[in-house]
Amino acid sequence: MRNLPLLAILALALPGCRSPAPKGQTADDSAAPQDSDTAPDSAWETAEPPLPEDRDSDGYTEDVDCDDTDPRISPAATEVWNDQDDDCDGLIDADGRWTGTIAMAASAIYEGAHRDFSLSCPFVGTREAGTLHFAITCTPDPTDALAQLLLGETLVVTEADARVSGAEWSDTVMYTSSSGWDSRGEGVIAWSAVDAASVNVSISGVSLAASGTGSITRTD
Ligand SMILES: [Ca+2]
Ligand SMILES: [Ca+2]
Ligand SMILES: [Ca+2]
Repeated sequence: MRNLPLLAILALALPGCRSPAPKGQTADDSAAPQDSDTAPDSAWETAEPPLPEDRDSDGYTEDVDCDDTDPRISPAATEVWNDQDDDCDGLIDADGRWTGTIAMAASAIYEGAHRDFSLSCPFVGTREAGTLHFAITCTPDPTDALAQLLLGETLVVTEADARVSGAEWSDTVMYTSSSGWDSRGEGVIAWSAVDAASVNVSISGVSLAASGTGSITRTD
């Protein structure tokens, strides 16, 4: 019974701890729609948010249609070469990740004899927003000591200039061998479509010449 006065004080004091009601609201009302207060919900409290519209009537509403004014553009559209992101994946035209295989042929003069090597080299690259990065990575036969000596454990071809525009990239490429040498060559990547291209690279030197050709496709 000695605690009763304190409980009574708390019971009287708690309602007094509430914050003042915001201007324009009663003390038992809140801004949350369909709130749990005892007051009847007003119209703005029960209103549903507006549903997204499909203004170009292509079957995709504006929340997923990256151009809801053009029925040719939607997540179901096919990407075509037009400087626009037709399929709403955030990538324009041939932008994306590219893979393929390049058949490389190399020839060298070693101890007065002509030597030939053929290599199958995977291509991995990306094209996005005006830049092109790629690596053609060749791994010469590990059981061929001369190939390992002349070409290295790995021979990698990369772009020297990443700028790309339009349906053809033609520029200098870098050949880098793990055996310690590097060289500059020429490279051409020509797109026949937004998802298909051909690749040609070459170097021509006194002691070593190499060229590669292959096709690549867009994987995303
Ligand atoms: Ca639409
Ligand atoms: Ca796209
Ligand atoms: Ca396009």
